[in-house]
Amino acid sequence: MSEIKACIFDLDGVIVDTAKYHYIAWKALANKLGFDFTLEDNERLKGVSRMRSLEILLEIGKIELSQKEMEKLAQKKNEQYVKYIVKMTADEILPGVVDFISELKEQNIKIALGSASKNAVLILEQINLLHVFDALVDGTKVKSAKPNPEIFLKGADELGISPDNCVVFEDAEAGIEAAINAGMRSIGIGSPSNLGKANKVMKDMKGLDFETFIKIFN
Ligand code: B16
Ligand code: MG
Repeated sequence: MSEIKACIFDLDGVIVDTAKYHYIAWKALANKLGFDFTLEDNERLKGVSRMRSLEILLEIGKIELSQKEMEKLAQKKNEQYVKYIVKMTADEILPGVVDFISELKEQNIKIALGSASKNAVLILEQINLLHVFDALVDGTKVKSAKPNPEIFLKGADELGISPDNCVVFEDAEAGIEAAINAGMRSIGIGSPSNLGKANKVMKDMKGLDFETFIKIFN
């Protein structure tokens, strides 16, 4: 197996749980449009781009709108969402993330972000983690959404590291597929029910040390 030289982290669901704020903002929009939006519906939006999320939401509400109207609504939803994320602090970083990233740094492993979010930099600033990344690829830098491998390939390219030397951390099924499509290994954060294609699935990064991490791939 090729040596591991870099880790690429998704943001929402891996480093922080911003899905809860997306949910509040999408639900408010759905209610305004006259239908309900459940937590189960919200699962369908994880890892999906903002515009695609709106399309799914409108499908649920059986509402058809013009592109212009959709752009307006997506902007409104984002304004609402940003009101929550500007209040985020480092306390919201998910278990084990800070310790594991410190170990990676000690071992000279490069670190990149591979997130669909256009708010990624703002979130990383809020939780005081922006400085740990050697490369940042977010929704402002890519054309194709996961499972297209573009986001992770760009991350590897910005780091100057070959895809087969990279490991992706992802909470969304489409993200694991994107890693596979990029020729990278992956760790699923969440449940094996939808992340079964990853090399390993764990609930979170709590207690994950470098030695255990490397052994996964031996
Ligand atoms: P924004 P990730 C994704 O983040 C979220 O999981 C997804 O629910 C959201 O729609 C997407 O970012 C776009 O976010 O509206 O902030 O651009 O999991 O790829 O880190
Ligand atoms: Mg995610």
